[in-house]
Amino acid sequence: MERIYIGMGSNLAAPERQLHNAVEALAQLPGTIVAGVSAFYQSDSLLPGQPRYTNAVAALDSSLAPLQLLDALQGIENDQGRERLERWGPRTLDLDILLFGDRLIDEPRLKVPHYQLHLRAFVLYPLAELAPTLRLPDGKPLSDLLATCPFVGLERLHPAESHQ
Ligand code: PH2
Ligand code: MG
Ligand code: MG
Repeated sequence: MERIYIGMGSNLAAPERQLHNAVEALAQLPGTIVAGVSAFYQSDSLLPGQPRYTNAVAALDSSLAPLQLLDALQGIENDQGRERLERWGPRTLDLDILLFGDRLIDEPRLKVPHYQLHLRAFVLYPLAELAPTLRLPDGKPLSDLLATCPFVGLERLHPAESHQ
Protein backbone atom coordinates (compact mmCIF):
# COMPACT_ATOMS: atom_id res chain seq x y z
CA MET A 1 0.00 0.00 0.00
CA GLU A 2 1.21 3.49 -0.75
CA ARG A 3 -0.22 6.86 0.23
CA ILE A 4 -1.35 8.76 -2.85
CA TYR A 5 -2.81 12.26 -3.12
CA ILE A 6 -5.28 13.04 -5.90
CA GLY A 7 -6.18 16.57 -6.97
CA MET A 8 -9.81 16.83 -8.02
CA GLY A 9 -11.33 19.67 -10.04
CA SER A 10 -14.55 20.47 -11.86
CA ASN A 11 -16.06 23.59 -13.40
CA LEU A 12 -18.98 22.17 -15.39
CA ALA A 13 -22.25 20.35 -14.73
CA ALA A 14 -22.69 20.76 -10.94
CA PRO A 15 -19.05 20.71 -9.82
CA GLU A 16 -19.69 19.74 -6.21
CA ARG A 17 -21.79 16.77 -7.30
CA GLN A 18 -18.99 15.77 -9.71
CA LEU A 19 -16.48 15.71 -6.85
CA HIS A 20 -18.80 13.73 -4.57
CA ASN A 21 -19.34 11.18 -7.33
CA ALA A 22 -15.61 10.99 -7.96
CA VAL A 23 -14.93 10.19 -4.30
CA GLU A 24 -17.48 7.36 -4.47
CA ALA A 25 -15.83 6.03 -7.63
CA LEU A 26 -12.35 6.23 -6.05
CA ALA A 27 -13.62 4.16 -3.12
CA GLN A 28 -14.68 1.42 -5.56
CA LEU A 29 -11.22 1.02 -7.11
CA PRO A 30 -9.62 -2.37 -6.49
CA GLY A 31 -7.04 -2.52 -3.71
CA THR A 32 -7.81 1.07 -2.74
CA ILE A 33 -9.13 2.86 0.34
CA VAL A 34 -10.09 6.54 0.49
CA ALA A 35 -8.23 7.64 3.62
CA GLY A 36 -9.44 11.24 3.60
CA VAL A 37 -11.00 14.06 1.61
CA SER A 38 -10.28 17.75 2.17
CA ALA A 39 -12.90 20.45 2.30
CA PHE A 40 -14.07 21.67 -1.07
CA TYR A 41 -12.74 25.01 -2.30
CA GLN A 42 -13.99 27.36 -4.98
CA SER A 43 -11.18 28.81 -7.03
CA ASP A 44 -10.68 31.16 -9.94
CA SER A 45 -9.77 29.40 -13.17
CA LEU A 46 -6.12 29.71 -14.16
CA LEU A 47 -7.33 30.57 -17.65
CA PRO A 48 -9.60 33.63 -17.67
CA GLY A 49 -13.12 33.37 -19.06
CA GLN A 50 -14.04 30.02 -17.54
CA PRO A 51 -16.48 29.28 -14.73
CA ARG A 52 -14.90 29.01 -11.27
CA TYR A 53 -13.69 25.60 -10.26
CA THR A 54 -14.51 23.48 -7.29
CA ASN A 55 -11.31 21.77 -6.11
CA ALA A 56 -10.43 19.28 -3.38
CA VAL A 57 -7.76 16.71 -2.59
CA ALA A 58 -8.33 13.04 -1.73
CA ALA A 59 -5.86 10.77 0.08
CA LEU A 60 -5.80 7.16 -1.10
CA ASP A 61 -4.06 4.09 0.23
CA SER A 62 -3.70 1.82 -2.75
CA SER A 63 -1.81 -1.19 -4.03
CA LEU A 64 -2.39 -0.17 -7.66
CA ALA A 65 0.68 0.64 -9.74
CA PRO A 66 0.96 4.24 -10.94
CA LEU A 67 -0.09 3.60 -14.55
CA GLN A 68 -2.90 1.29 -13.42
CA LEU A 69 -4.15 4.10 -11.19
CA LEU A 70 -3.80 6.63 -14.03
CA ASP A 71 -5.91 4.41 -16.30
CA ALA A 72 -8.51 4.03 -13.56
CA LEU A 73 -8.65 7.81 -12.98
CA GLN A 74 -9.09 8.47 -16.69
CA GLY A 75 -11.88 5.88 -16.69
CA ILE A 76 -13.66 7.77 -13.89
CA GLU A 77 -13.16 11.09 -15.75
CA ASN A 78 -14.66 9.55 -18.89
CA ASP A 79 -17.57 8.01 -16.96
CA GLN A 80 -18.37 11.49 -15.67
CA GLY A 81 -18.54 12.97 -19.15
CA ARG A 82 -15.03 14.41 -19.54
CA GLU A 83 -14.45 15.75 -23.05
CA ARG A 84 -10.88 16.52 -24.09
CA LEU A 85 -11.32 19.42 -26.52
CA GLU A 86 -8.61 21.92 -25.59
CA ARG A 87 -5.77 22.02 -23.07
CA TRP A 88 -6.97 23.49 -19.77
CA GLY A 89 -10.50 23.68 -21.19
CA PRO A 90 -13.49 23.60 -18.85
CA ARG A 91 -14.18 20.09 -17.59
CA THR A 92 -16.73 18.02 -15.71
CA LEU A 93 -13.97 16.22 -13.84
CA ASP A 94 -10.18 16.28 -13.61
CA LEU A 95 -8.36 13.76 -11.41
CA ASP A 96 -4.60 14.34 -11.17
CA ILE A 97 -2.06 12.23 -9.30
CA LEU A 98 -0.23 14.81 -7.17
CA LEU A 99 2.02 12.51 -5.13
CA PHE A 100 2.54 8.76 -5.14
CA GLY A 101 4.35 7.77 -1.96
CA ASP A 102 7.87 9.12 -2.28
CA ARG A 103 8.16 8.24 -5.93
CA LEU A 104 9.56 10.35 -8.72
CA ILE A 105 7.85 9.25 -11.92
CA ASP A 106 8.91 10.54 -15.31
CA GLU A 107 7.04 8.66 -18.00
CA PRO A 108 5.49 10.05 -21.16
CA ARG A 109 1.99 9.67 -19.70
CA LEU A 110 2.71 10.51 -16.10
CA LYS A 111 4.96 12.90 -14.21
CA VAL A 112 4.86 12.78 -10.40
CA PRO A 113 4.98 15.00 -8.37
CA HIS A 114 2.49 16.98 -10.45
CA TYR A 115 4.51 19.59 -12.34
CA GLN A 116 2.50 22.57 -11.07
CA LEU A 117 1.87 21.41 -7.53
CA HIS A 118 4.00 24.16 -6.03
CA LEU A 119 2.19 26.92 -7.97
CA ARG A 120 -1.41 26.02 -7.25
CA ALA A 121 -3.10 27.31 -4.12
CA PHE A 122 -6.18 25.22 -4.94
CA VAL A 123 -3.99 22.10 -4.58
CA LEU A 124 -1.62 23.11 -1.75
CA TYR A 125 -4.21 24.33 0.77
CA PRO A 126 -6.50 21.29 0.58
CA LEU A 127 -3.44 19.01 0.61
CA ALA A 128 -2.20 20.72 3.78
CA GLU A 129 -5.51 19.97 5.50
CA LEU A 130 -4.91 16.27 5.00
CA ALA A 131 -1.16 16.23 5.60
CA PRO A 132 0.12 19.38 7.33
CA THR A 133 3.58 17.92 8.03
CA LEU A 134 4.05 16.33 4.59
CA ARG A 135 7.40 16.48 2.85
CA LEU A 136 7.78 16.15 -0.90
CA PRO A 137 10.03 13.43 -2.33
CA ASP A 138 12.90 15.95 -2.46
CA GLY A 139 12.56 16.50 1.30
CA LYS A 140 10.99 19.95 1.04
CA PRO A 141 8.24 20.56 3.61
CA LEU A 142 4.80 21.34 2.21
CA SER A 143 4.74 24.31 4.59
CA ASP A 144 7.60 25.90 2.57
CA LEU A 145 5.47 25.68 -0.59
CA LEU A 146 2.49 27.22 1.20
CA ALA A 147 4.63 30.10 2.40
CA THR A 148 5.32 31.14 -1.21
CA CYS A 149 1.79 30.48 -2.54
CA PRO A 150 -0.72 32.98 -1.16
CA PHE A 151 -4.32 32.03 -0.46
CA VAL A 152 -5.63 34.14 -3.35
CA GLY A 153 -8.70 33.52 -5.50
CA LEU A 154 -9.78 30.70 -3.18
CA GLU A 155 -12.82 30.28 -1.00
CA ARG A 156 -13.05 27.37 1.41
CA LEU A 157 -16.51 25.87 1.47
CA HIS A 158 -17.76 24.60 4.80
CA PRO A 159 -17.00 20.85 4.95
CA ALA A 160 -20.49 19.93 6.18
CA GLU A 161 -21.96 21.83 3.23
CA SER A 162 -19.61 20.40 0.66
CA HIS A 163 -19.83 16.75 1.72
CA GLN A 164 -23.60 16.40 2.08
N1 PH2 B 1 -7.17 22.95 -13.60
C1 PH2 B 1 -6.57 23.24 -14.74
C2 PH2 B 1 -6.47 24.60 -15.24
N2 PH2 B 1 -6.98 25.58 -14.36
N3 PH2 B 1 -7.99 26.27 -12.38
C3 PH2 B 1 -8.55 25.97 -11.20
N4 PH2 B 1 -8.99 26.94 -10.42
N5 PH2 B 1 -8.68 24.68 -10.77
C4 PH2 B 1 -8.23 23.64 -11.53
O1 PH2 B 1 -8.36 22.46 -11.13
C5 PH2 B 1 -7.64 23.93 -12.80
C6 PH2 B 1 -7.54 25.27 -13.18
C7 PH2 B 1 -5.98 22.19 -15.57
O2 PH2 B 1 -5.97 20.98 -14.99
MG1 MG C 1 -5.29 19.18 -13.88
MG1 MG D 1 -5.65 16.12 -15.50
